[in-house]
Amino acid sequence: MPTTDWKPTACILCECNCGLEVELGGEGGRHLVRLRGDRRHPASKGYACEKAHRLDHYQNGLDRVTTPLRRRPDGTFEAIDWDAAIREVAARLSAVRDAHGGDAVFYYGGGGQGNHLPGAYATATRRALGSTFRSSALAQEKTGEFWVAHRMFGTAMIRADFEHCDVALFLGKNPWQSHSIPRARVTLKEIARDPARTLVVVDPRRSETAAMADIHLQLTPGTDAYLMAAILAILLEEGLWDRAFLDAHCADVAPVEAALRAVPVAAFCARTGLDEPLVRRTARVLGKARALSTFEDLGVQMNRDSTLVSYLHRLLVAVTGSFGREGTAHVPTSIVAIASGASRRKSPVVGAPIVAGLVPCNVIADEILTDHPARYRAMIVEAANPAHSVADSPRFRDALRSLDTLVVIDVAMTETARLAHYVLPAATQFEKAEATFFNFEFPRNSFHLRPRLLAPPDGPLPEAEIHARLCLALGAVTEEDLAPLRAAAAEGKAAYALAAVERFLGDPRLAGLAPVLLYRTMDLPPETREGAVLLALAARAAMQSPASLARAGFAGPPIEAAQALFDAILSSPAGVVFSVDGWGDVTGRIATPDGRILLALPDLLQELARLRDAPPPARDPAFPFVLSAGERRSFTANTIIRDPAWRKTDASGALRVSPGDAAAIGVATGDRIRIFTRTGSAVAPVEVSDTLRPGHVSLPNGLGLSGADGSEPAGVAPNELTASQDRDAFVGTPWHKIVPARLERA
Ligand SMILES: Nc1nc2c(c(=O)[nH]1)N[C@H]1C(S)=C(S)[C@@H](COP(=O)(O)OP(=O)(O)OC[C@H]3O[C@@H](n4cnc5c(=O)[nH]c(N)nc54)[C@H](O)[C@@H]3O)O[C@H]1N2
Ligand SMILES: Nc1nc2c(c(=O)[nH]1)N[C@H]1C(S)=C(S)[C@@H](COP(=O)(O)OP(=O)(O)OC[C@H]3O[C@@H](n4cnc5c(=O)[nH]c(N)nc54)[C@H](O)[C@@H]3O)O[C@H]1N2
Ligand code: SF4
Ligand SMILES: [Mo]
Repeated sequence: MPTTDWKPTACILCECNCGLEVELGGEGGRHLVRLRGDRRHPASKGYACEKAHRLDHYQNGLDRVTTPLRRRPDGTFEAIDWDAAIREVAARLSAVRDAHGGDAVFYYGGGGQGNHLPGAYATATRRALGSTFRSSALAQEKTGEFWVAHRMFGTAMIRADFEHCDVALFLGKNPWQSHSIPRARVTLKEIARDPARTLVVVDPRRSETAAMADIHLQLTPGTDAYLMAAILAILLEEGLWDRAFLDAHCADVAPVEAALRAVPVAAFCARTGLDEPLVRRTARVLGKARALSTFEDLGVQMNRDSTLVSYLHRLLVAVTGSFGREGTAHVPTSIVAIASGASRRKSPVVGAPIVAGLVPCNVIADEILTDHPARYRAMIVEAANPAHSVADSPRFRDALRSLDTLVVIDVAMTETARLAHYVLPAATQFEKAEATFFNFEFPRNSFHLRPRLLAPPDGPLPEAEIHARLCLALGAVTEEDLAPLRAAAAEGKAAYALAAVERFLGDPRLAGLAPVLLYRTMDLPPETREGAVLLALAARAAMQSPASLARAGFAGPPIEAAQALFDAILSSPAGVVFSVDGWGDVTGRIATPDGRILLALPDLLQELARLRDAPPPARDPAFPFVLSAGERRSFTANTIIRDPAWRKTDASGALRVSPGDAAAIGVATGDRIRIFTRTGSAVAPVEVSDTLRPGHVSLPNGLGLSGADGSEPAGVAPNELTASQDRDAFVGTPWHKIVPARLERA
């Protein structure tokens, strides 16, 4: 097979965005018929998991929206043309703004696992509307971690170098299925196979990763804070804190020492259900590691005490000095910082903390279902499906229904789109140039703008085009704004870049609209046209990280470095290394005022003390089981692929139940079981699995999608069973992994 038949692109099903090569074929040449990992991709290097091979189920998926839709009073939809759609959406959103202010227009989403350019272009539309409140899925997973890291390290994004560690710790994370680190299965196998390296997994379930581990701490669900505090206390007691690192790089150590000396190790171990000797042995492995890499994810972030666990986890990194050396934690150079930690504002109705600019997902319905004058009255949802993915779906749907205007920009007629006043159809991620900002590698970090593989069919448009049209219709961008840039474009790239920089630096209004101005005036071929906004992002990176870019070959004054990087991005269809750093640079990225990691966070130390004195949370006898609502499995990918036929296994999303519980309830694999929670009930097939502890059951994530034609959903939509009040006290992240439940044979 000649290599010219293979076109470079990327998988869009998880944050790794592995580079792929694709062969197109089938009807009209519009099917992704063969896929394979792309060896040229700087991060994935040819790796791809089983899901990538099924991507045609996305490109040619169910429920595709092919024309703008307007809802009729009876709830059905009528097709309208783009001019009417843009005109009416602009009119309705600006009417809300004029009557109630831009803050009444809420923005949700901006991208999923593979597509972050929509969110970049949407900043222009939001600016045009004066809309400042927004959220996304990150506000139901990572905001606690960001908040803590920002306060301690002065920077929110901290990742780790699992490829070179000798001890790996996964806390509530199953990378065998969920990945999140490049070439996850290769790296896991290497660690597991090497007798000199140790894999430690903390998970109440014997996940695929836990099954490979040297040490699996199969704790009682929701007790990670006790475990982490006990480990820190043992390390202190046994003299395993890295004093040299603490002296050189940390501040305010004493209050943390005092708090940890007060931790009753035996009692805390007992809370976790783990033997104290096993916890002690694990602590020693972590404390004596040459290079420790750690990763916390949803098992703890969607659980009780999540922000406290994030804090204890960051303390573990600091006290073991697992930062700034090969095989430990680092701060990647970013093109776009998706993480920020500061909590400067509160949400207008509930007064919830806004971390990383995001309103906690769990309070959005409360911010709408109220007569409070500052409530959100209109919403733009783009590349997200919150009617399915946010806690308490029935109430979230009520909130969406009560809006004055809901505009959904999506490729498919999703659960959210069905509630919209207007649905604006987007080109798929293979019908436009796309990229993500999930770029976290170190010391060499890469960026991948995938050129489009196919032109969109008649109807759907790339989001860049949708936002450009909206900004023009809103009157925020005028022909007079575009003309000087168009003239500069005619003179060549250098003149264009200079004109753009001058105009944006000189006029904050234009700077806010930059994505759309660049997109409308830059002369790019159709394959990469939506990449225009990256010139602005490259310019920001060139100003923020000149040395890192220079080492990757993008040197010179910022404008030249930015232009060189931008050109390289456009001409590297398999991805490009944009920054090269040294491990010696990492501690210099601690961005607290004194350049030291701030160890003592008084509110969280107080929370630790409260944990010591508080009785265990009361169990409601009416709901004796703990339901983990939303596990990552072999064929799950949030709601990116809607056709259940894409799953080679577990198509209807079984509830996993331990053998003892199954016997007690009287069910076997394949039987049906009814799950009751405080908010709802659902029926699922059973999979009896000895990977679960008694009392713990789990449902997969992303199932329960019903066809737009009214067809029966396959599997259970997890958030029909969750409650929005069940959330973290600090940042409002949900407790999806610890839902009280009752089970009955169906
Ligand atoms: N296949 C697949 N991969 C994906 C995705 C997908 O949908 N499908 N989604 C992507 C996204 S958006 C994300 S955020 C990541 C998430 O990736 P992960 O966080 O790894 O995914 P989960 O399976 O939700 O949860 C991880 C583990 O937490 C465990 N857990 C449950 N309760 C507890 C507890 O009380 N304590 C501890 N320590 N662990 C607990 C579960 O048993 C599970 O094994 O995955 C990404 N990758
Ligand atoms: N109970 C429970 N709830 C959870 C979780 C859980 O574990 N348990 N996990 C949470 C997590 S970690 C996450 S990340 C969220 C994910 O939930 P969401 O953030 O809502 O995102 P997705 O389900 O990935 O939906 C992506 C949407 O983008 C659309 N789309 C795909 N391509 C394009 C495109 O090119 N343009 C546009 N405009 N749209 C496109 C898809 O059709 C889909 O509607 O779910 C969260 N919800
Ligand atoms: S699902 Fe994730 S790990 Fe698997 S091929 Fe796609 S991007 Fe790579
Ligand atoms: Mo996620």
